Amino acid sequence: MRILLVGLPLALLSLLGVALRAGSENKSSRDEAFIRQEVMIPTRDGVRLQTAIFTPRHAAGPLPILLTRTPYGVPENDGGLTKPGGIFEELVADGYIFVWQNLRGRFKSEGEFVMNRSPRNANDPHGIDETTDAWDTVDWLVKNVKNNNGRAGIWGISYSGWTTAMALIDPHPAVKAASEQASPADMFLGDDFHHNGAFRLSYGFEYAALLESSKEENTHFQFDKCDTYEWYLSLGALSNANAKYFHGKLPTWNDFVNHPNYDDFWQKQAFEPYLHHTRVPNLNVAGWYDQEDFYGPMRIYEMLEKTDREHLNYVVVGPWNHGGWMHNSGRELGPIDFGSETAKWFRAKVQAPWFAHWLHDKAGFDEPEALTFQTGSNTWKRYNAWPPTEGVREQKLYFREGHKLSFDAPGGSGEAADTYVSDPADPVPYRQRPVTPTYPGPEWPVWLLQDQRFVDHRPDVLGWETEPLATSVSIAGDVKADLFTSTSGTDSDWIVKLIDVYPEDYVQPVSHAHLGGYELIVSDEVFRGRFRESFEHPEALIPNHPAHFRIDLHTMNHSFERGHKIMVQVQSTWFPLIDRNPQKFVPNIFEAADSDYIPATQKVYRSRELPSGVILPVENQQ
Ligand code: PG9
Repeated sequence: MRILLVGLPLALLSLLGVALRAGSENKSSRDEAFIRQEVMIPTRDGVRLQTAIFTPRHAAGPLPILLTRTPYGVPENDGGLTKPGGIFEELVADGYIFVWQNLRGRFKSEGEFVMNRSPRNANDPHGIDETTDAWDTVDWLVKNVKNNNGRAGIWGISYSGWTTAMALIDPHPAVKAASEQASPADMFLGDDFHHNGAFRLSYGFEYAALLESSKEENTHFQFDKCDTYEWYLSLGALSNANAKYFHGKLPTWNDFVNHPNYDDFWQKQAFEPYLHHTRVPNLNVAGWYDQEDFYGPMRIYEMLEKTDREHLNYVVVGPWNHGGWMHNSGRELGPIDFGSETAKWFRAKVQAPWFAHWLHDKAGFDEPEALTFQTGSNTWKRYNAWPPTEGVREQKLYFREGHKLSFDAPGGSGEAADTYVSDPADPVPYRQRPVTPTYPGPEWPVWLLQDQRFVDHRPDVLGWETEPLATSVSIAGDVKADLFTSTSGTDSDWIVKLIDVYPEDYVQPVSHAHLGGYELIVSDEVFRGRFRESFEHPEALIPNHPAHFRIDLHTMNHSFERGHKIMVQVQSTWFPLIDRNPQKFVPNIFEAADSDYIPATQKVYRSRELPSGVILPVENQQ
């Protein structure tokens, strides 16, 4: 296996917000503000988990514990806690005992690592999972860590967000606050590994290698080409991944191959069967430009909201990429300037007051049910419900002749359509080539903000756009695509991007960057045609027969400003983000032969009977 062992990828390093160093000095931090202790915490089946505890040296009284459970390694040094102006500044000022723990089978933690280990069988009295490991850890911490006040908070981003949500299934009584941040909720329907059943090739491949090539390290797969677009294309059929590189040794890759449909494996791993109620106050945090897990936190919020009679479940969404609220200032992302330091503001005005309220009983908590940053107008908005239930109406924007997009429905006959040939031998890149590896970045974390002009000339990318808007159109809530399409093949992917097109003379107000004509993605998604009727039982499409697809383009809060245009692009490949659909129905795409990949003629209908378009939650004008 051509794999190089290196340290943590930069993106994940910054997600953790910690400075990890080689070796394991067990000593206090540089400026002696914290005492670092490393312990092996025993769990109920005897497996011990490597845990780093940072206790403030000069605390006035007992303090609450803030626990993060991670697969990526615990901080060896001061964890970034003492960095002046750093991301923990407000929390450190309020006073906490910070704890990081490695999951089973990662680094020095004993036991076996299982990717997103499914919850244990409820009838097995000896069963373990991330819920029991969190419970046992909190129990040990409140009983053994000196100077704690008997209250614990649990929080984390992404994988650590997932372990946070797992802890909420059966929280230890000492857990009094949580913040689930960018956790996956369902790896088949919407998060890191698949979206609507379409396999996230580059992420799935590189992440399986990252976590499962070695117990002690995070491993970057060593590509022998700078452009991974070219590398994945030359890999050919997915069966070559095991044949040439993984040799059946990565459990997660084998799971992808063995579970191509939404079977018991994925259903048992998703939160849907387990996470229906929280008795612990939980702040869900998500970023509009999260390149990994946006579906997850919104779905978790939605699941918990159904039974949230005590008002303990909240949501915050900002203009951030994956974990971006715990990076720098949050003023800019890619070339886009949001006009204020959104991440810094969140850390100081939302996150720190959240934990201070529940764990320190501190005054000054003023959190609405849903706090969202409206991109475009660059303003924070407060809502009583998410998606909003008042002041919003659904409006459909229709695809029309001449690549126009209009709120007026088409009048033409059933045959009216735009067409293209989708060729798996020449897939549409999802970001500008060369497509550098996912980790360590820095391109991957900002790809969603790329100017889509880089593909709009391709004959296999269709686009429709409005005239420049006479007044702004702001959307708040769930965006959907309503596609009527046909393919000459028997399987097909449909990718839809809702785009904000900037005026030609646009100059950003503060940064003065010239973004004339910029095409910024607002919402996007892929749907794998074989799953039209059922994610469990895929079926071939009927060639050249119009089929209806209702695609969830996720929830959004954005203002298309006056003078901007609204655009929609449709395409059938998005490579190597999504593996190529062979376009010929095969039982398992992971076992398709190279000869199964065939070009197909695609039609997107735009007639009175087959009115394709996007459905927007348009806010009433104030
Ligand atoms: N997106 C990453 C992940 C979370 C959970 C499972 C697999 C991957 C992460 O950033 O941690």
